[in-house]
Amino acid sequence: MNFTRRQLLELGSAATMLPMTRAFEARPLFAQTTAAPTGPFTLPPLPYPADALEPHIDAQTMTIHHDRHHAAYVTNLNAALANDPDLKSRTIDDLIRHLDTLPAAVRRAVRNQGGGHLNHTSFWTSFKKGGSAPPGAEFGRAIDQAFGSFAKLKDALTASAVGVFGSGWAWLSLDGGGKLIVEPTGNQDNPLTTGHHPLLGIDVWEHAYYLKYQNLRRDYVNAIFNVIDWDAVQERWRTARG
Ligand code: MN3
Repeated sequence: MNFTRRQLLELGSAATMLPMTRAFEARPLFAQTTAAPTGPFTLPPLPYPADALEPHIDAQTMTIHHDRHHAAYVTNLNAALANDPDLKSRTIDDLIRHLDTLPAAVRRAVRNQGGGHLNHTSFWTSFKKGGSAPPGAEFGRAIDQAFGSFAKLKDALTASAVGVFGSGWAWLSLDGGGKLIVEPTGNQDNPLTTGHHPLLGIDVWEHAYYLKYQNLRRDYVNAIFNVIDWDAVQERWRTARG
């Protein structure tokens, strides 16, 4: 669910006479999403302050996105697997990779809530304050080989992200043959489920950008390139290739 800035203002001023940001922080909008997860899956802390990606990603969006949306995926995943010790003992990567082998009763919850947990865990660690230089060395050459140039990779990722109808993600992945590709997924689906290896995901759910960019998804995607940590992406590429 998304709120316009005006709706947030109204909520804030209706709640108290405090300035909006203080009232907003003090009053959870969604009580069920702020309950402490009971495990085994836990919400990782943001690896930087909520305002670290300003002005490209605003602090309020980061706070709501992490503290409420990601937290809800964790809480709901834990609830879905509460009575299944075998599944609870597996890693989230393993569950998502083998989604089609899971019991039908929990498959959808793992796909949606578990996918949300996995996707966001990797999302936060794909960025850093000020971003990084474009990838160089071996990874840079692999990108040039696959896409023609780094600029063309950015174009492909942007087109994929803008082209997602409704909620989803655009990914830089390795396909089953180890080839660098750009691909979209719907909702919280992750490339692991189709035998691919995700290296970088761009979240294009409206909750990722609507407060600052409203309907201008392309502006959000253009802005997010300013804060991508290509060193982290390169590290995933190296790890995936063994
Ligand atoms: Mn999200």
